[in-house]
Amino acid sequence: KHQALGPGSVLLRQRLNTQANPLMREITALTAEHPLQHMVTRGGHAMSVATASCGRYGWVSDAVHGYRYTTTDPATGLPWSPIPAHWLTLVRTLAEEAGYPGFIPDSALINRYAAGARMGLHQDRDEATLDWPVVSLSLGLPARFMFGGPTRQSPVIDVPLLHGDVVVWGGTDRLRFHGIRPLKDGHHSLTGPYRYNLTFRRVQP
Ligand code: MD3
Ligand code: FE
Repeated sequence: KHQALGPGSVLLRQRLNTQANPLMREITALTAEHPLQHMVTRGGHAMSVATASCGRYGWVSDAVHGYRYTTTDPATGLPWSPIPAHWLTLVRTLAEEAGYPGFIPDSALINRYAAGARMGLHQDRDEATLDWPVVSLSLGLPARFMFGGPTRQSPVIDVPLLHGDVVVWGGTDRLRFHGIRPLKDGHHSLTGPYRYNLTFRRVQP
């Protein structure tokens, strides 16, 4: 049930069961207020993944500033919506199961993948603290996750991430390169033609 992916990372296969439906309803409600956007990188390329956030800090990018965290949604000018209370409870429980008790995220990123969408190898290092793990929840269509190492050149292992899977990434794995291979098309009864990934982070200590 608990599979170690690295020294600090735990895969909780099929961990979400009855939670998946309410999570999807809340994603729909949140993204009605804060529309999913194809963020533009500093290089001027639109990402194939569509993104929105909730929590005190939201992750954004544009051609001028590149990646950063903001307290307001550039698409609406409004503060990001709070992370739903039941998400905070769920994520604290999941982190604790993986060996990280007391996790209170201040940012939740909603990523939506359609067929062909991908995320190139990168590190997550925009957070002011790296002491807390990243918790990721996968919903809908399956994806192939690339789990690399400390450098871009490090070898990569492929990990399938399926509907209901949870991964907690922390410790020495927090800075490993990672990405998502282009999504295959398909249909899922809950999410239709999409994969959704929720990632929870602590941005400020
Ligand atoms: C390993 N998202 O939003 S989640 C991202 O499925 C991101 O949307 C992917 O990478 C997605 O930055 C992968 C799994 C994940 C997230 C953060 C990590 C794995 C990680 C940080 C460090 C190591
Ligand atoms: Fe990442």
